[in-house]
Amino acid sequence: MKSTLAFLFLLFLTPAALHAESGYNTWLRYAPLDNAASAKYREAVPSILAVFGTQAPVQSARQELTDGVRGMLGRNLRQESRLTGDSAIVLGTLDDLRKLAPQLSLAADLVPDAYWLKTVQRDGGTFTVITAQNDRGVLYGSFALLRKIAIGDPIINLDEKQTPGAAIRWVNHWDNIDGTIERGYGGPSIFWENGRLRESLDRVRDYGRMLASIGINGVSINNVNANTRFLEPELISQVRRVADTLRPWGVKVALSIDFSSPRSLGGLSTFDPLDPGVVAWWKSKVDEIYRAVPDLGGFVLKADSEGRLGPSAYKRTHADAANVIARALKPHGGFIFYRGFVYDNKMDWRNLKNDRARAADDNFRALEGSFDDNVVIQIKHGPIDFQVREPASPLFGTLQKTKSAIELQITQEYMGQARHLVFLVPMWKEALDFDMRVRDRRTPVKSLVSAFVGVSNVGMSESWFGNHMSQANLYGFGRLAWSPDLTSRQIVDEWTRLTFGNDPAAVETITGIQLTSWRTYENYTGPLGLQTLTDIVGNHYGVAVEASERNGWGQWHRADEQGVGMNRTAASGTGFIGQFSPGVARIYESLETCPDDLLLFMHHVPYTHVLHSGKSVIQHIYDSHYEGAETVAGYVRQWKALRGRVDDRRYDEVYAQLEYQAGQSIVWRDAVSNWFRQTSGIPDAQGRVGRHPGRIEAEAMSLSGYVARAVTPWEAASGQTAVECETATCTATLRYAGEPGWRDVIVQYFDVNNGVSRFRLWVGSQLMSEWIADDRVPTRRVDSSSSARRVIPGVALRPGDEIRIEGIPNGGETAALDYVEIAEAEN
Ligand code: GCV
Repeated sequence: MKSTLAFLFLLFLTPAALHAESGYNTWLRYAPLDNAASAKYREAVPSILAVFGTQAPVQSARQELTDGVRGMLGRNLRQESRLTGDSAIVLGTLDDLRKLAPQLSLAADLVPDAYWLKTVQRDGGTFTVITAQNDRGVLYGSFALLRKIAIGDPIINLDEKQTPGAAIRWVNHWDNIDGTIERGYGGPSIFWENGRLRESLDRVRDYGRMLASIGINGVSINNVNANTRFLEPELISQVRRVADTLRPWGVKVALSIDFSSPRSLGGLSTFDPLDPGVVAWWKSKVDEIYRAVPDLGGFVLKADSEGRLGPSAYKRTHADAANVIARALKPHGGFIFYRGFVYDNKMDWRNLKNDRARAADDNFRALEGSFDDNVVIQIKHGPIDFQVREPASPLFGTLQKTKSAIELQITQEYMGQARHLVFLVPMWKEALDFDMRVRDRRTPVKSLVSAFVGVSNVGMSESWFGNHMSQANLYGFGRLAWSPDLTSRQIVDEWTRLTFGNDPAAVETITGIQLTSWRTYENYTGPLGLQTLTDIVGNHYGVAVEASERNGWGQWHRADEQGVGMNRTAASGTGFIGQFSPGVARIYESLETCPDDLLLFMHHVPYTHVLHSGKSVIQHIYDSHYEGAETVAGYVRQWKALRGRVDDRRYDEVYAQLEYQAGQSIVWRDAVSNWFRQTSGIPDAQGRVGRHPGRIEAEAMSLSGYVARAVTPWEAASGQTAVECETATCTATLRYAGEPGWRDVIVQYFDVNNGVSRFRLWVGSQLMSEWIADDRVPTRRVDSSSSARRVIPGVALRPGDEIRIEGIPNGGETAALDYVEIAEAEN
C-alpha cells in the first residue's frame, strides 16, 4: 500500500507535459506546476477573485483566471463582487474600480487595450489588481498574470503597465465558403463548411480565446480572394453569429470584400468608385452589415491583383477605390485595409527592366496623402511574396501621411507548409527592425506602421496548424504585434515554457531548434536572397529551381550559365533599389556594402563572385545546402534526447515531423546543388555534389515490373529518374557489396496524394520493414514534393545479401522509388 501511494505521489509529481497531449490547448494548457513552483505561487495567489463589471470580456477574464489557477495550482478561487478586506485578485476597468473600489486609489493614464498589473497593500490586505482602460485590456492583463505564473515570473509587488505596439492587431484568414483554406495547412476552415457557417462554433470560441491571450483584437474570416456571397443578407446573419462568439474575447470580426460587388452582387451596371450609384450602394451595404454587426472591424480588399477586379477597370486610382468604401465605413468606426499587394502577374520576363519587387511602391507612391484616415494600406513585409528572405518593402518608408499595416504570413506558404519547422519571428523582426532611414534619421519599420496583420489560416486539425511547432508562429505574431521590441528568444522561451513546460532540457532544446530554424530552412531552400527555390507556379512546396523563370509571375532569380541574381540596382538594373531612401539605397546599390544575405536579390553576379564571407557564390550555395540538411539531421538527434521529457504523443508527432523534414532537406540539398552544378559547370570544392557513397539508384537495381521514368523537373529525383510500378506488384532488388556490419537502410520513395501504395523491404528471406504511402502531400506527381523516405535502422548486412523492395501500387500512385542508401547505423 505504502509503495502504491509513493507511486501515485510520484505520478502526481511528474510534469503534466508527460500526459499525452493533442496540442489543442496550445500555450493555454494551464498544466499543473511542479511542487516548488506551485508552493511559491500558492503563497502569492490570494484565495479571492473580486470581479467588478459584467462586460463579457471581464467575465471571460474571470473564467480564465479561475481555470488557470485551478489548473496550475490546484486551487479554486473564491468569487466575490466586492472587496471584503481579505487579500484578493481584483479585476475591472479603471473606471469601474475607481467607482466600486475607491479604497484602492487607482490612477493611471492608459490607452485602449493597455493594462496595468498593480499590487496594492491596504488595511492589511494585498490586492493584485488587473485593470485597464477598457474591458479588453482587463482580459489581456489576466492572461498576462497567468503567463507569469506558468513561466515562473514573480507576481508579488507588481507595478507593470503594458501598452500595445499598435492599436490594430488583426489576423486575416484565407478561408473559403466551401471550407477549404487557400494556403491553409491545418485542416479545413474552423468557420465555413459546404457554403455556410459551421453549426458548432466551439472552435471559433476557443480560437477567440487563443487570439485574446496574445492580444489580437480583430480577425477577417474569409479569403482576400473574396466571394461576393459574403455580402449577401444570408451570410451577413452568419457573420453576426461569429461576431457574437468572438466578442467575449474582445476580438472584432472583419470581412474581405470583392471590389466588383456593386455590379456582381448589387446588379448595377458598373463598380466605378466615382459613380454616384456605386457610392450609394457601398453606403447602404455597409449600413446593412453594421445593423447586424455593430462592432464590425471593417473590410480587407485585394484589388487589381492576381486577377481580382479593381479601380483600374475604370482608370481610377487605388485612393478612389479605398476612399469610397472608407467613407461608407467611417460613421461606424470601421477601417478598410487596402492591400498593397498589387502587381502584374503577366509581366514580360524577357525585359530585364521589369520587376515585380517594384510594384507596390510604383502603385502607391503617387497616391501618398490622398487616402482617408480610416484607410490602412496593408503591405506584405517584403516586396515579393513571403519568400524565405526578402528586404523590407520600400513602401513602408514611402508612406508617411497614409496609415500602413505590416502583413506577416503566419501560415507557412513558402516556408515548408507546416511540414518543415520554421520559426518566423526572427525573420519578422528583421523586417520590423529594418531602418528605413527616412529623412536620414533612424526609422525602423515598426515605428512606421500603425497596424499589424498576420495571415493565420489555422484549421480543424487537432493542433490547429497540423504541426505543434508551428503554433509558435501565431504566438510570436501576437506577442510581436503587442511588443515589437521583444526579442525572438524572449518570445520563444515564453512559448516553449507555456506549451511544453519548464523542464530546462526541453526548453533549451526546443528554443535552440526554433531560433535556428529560419536560417536552416533558408540554407537548404534559397540562400543569398535567391528566394525560396520552389515550384512557384504550382504548390509552392517542393523544390523546382527554374519554376520561377520564363513566366510572368516575376519571382525571377535569372540564374544562367554565367551567373545568378536579379540586377535591381538604380544604376543599371530595374531601379528597385532606388525606391528606398538614399541612406538605404546606398547600402544595397554597392556590391561592397550589400549584405551577403540579399546579394542575389539585389545584384546579378558571376558564380565566382567572392562574398564578404570570403567564399564564392557557388561554393556558398553548395555549402549552405549541406549545412542546412546536416542541421536538420541534428534537430532529429536533439529531439530524440527529449523522450520522456515531453508527453509521448507530442514527442512522437514532432519526431515524425522532424524525420520527414530531415529527408526533405536532403531532397532540397541534392536538387539545388545538382542544378547549380550542372548550370554553372563549377564543381563543389568539397567534392560532395553529385557523389553519394552508399546510394544505389532504383533504376540501377534489378527491376521486375518497375519501369524507369524521367522525372520533371529533372533535379527532383536522384539521377533524374524514378522507377514506377506498372503491374499489380513490382520488385527492385540489389545485392549488398559493402563491408559487413550494422547499417541503416534508407529507401527514398514517392508518396503522392491520390493513392496508398504498399512497400515491403526484405533482406534475403527476412521481412525487415513494411509501410504504406498514405501521406497527403500537395501533389499527384512524382517529384520533389512527393519525395519521402523510410529509414530502416540497425540492419546487420553481409556482403552478397539481397535487398529486395516490393511495391504495390494503389489508385493513382505507382509505388515509385528513387534510390536506396546504405549508411553506417546511426545508433
Ligand atoms: C490569397 C500569394 C499566394 C496566394 C494569395 C496571395 C495574396 O500569391 O500564393 O494564395 O492569395 O499571395 O496574398 O493575395
